[in-house]
Amino acid sequence: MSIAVAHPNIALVKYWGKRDDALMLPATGSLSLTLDIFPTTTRVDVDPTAEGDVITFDGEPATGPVAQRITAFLELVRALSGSTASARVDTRNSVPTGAGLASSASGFAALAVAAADAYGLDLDQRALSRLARRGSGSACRSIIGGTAIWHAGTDDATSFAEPIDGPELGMVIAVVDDRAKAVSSREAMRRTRDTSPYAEAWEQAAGADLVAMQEAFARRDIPAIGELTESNALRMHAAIMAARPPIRYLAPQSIALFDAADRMRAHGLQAYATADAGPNVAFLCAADDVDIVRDALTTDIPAGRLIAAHAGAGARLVEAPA
Ligand code: 2P0
Repeated sequence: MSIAVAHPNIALVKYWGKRDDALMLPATGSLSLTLDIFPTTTRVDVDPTAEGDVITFDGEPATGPVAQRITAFLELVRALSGSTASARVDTRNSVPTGAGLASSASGFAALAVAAADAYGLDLDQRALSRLARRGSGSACRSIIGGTAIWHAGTDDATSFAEPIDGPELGMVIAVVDDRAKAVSSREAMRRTRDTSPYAEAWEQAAGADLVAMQEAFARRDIPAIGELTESNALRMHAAIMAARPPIRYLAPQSIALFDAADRMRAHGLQAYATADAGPNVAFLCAADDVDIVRDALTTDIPAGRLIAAHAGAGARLVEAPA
């Protein structure tokens, strides 16, 4: 029995586009903060008597594409370990699945750690990050606690996340809508690459943003980190919106929340907005400012829809389910 816990991460420089769909190599590197909220807990038991993997997802038997994606991932682990035995997998998310709150990142990070242990693999953090990447690109960053940089790399061995030093950061998540998104990140990335006239410009801009972000991290310059974060998110959404058929992840309230970030800064509070493949908005700030930012946002969105978060731990084995 192997049980692992992992947390979602939110990118400050986004991953949006693949150079290799099979190996899950990203077009550009990215940089993120792993949070201390919404853990995924995954238990893996190798069961040589089972005919095929038996997968339970949030207490329900998993079928269809969800089960296929987990079995495909287990095939990678079996290939690495030389085992052909099936597994029982029980995974529980405390975050609404598919709502742009990074459940696939925590999900595949927890699965990578639990499955590697269950199949007897002894992998270091880099190897676990590479493995998690194969399940979902952003999962390679949830292997790492706190701030992580995912090096795009040029092949399987060179595409992994590792810790990056910087200031103590926090986030406030504003939940605009917790229903599953209409278009998955994977499909939307493909459509952006194949049809958006801005896809190439996005890749160039993201590469430059990553360089500038590393410099801002080295200076521990929170205003520079925040400005890059907000601008990088909007550039990603601009490229996504320009796809055909178009994809709009941001809702009117999401845009209003970007205005709220402007307003907080006009009042001297260093808070910066970002949004992933969904309408929810995350506000980046200094770790010490999280409570002030959350309180300032209650004029924009009910307090019950605001979640304060700090830097969280990387994916790890635990003795028993949380
Ligand atoms: C990110 N997102 O950097 C970006 C920003 C969403 C918006 O990584 O196809 O679920 O499994 O590699 O990792 C979401 O994409 O996609 C994502 P796959 P993933 O966090």
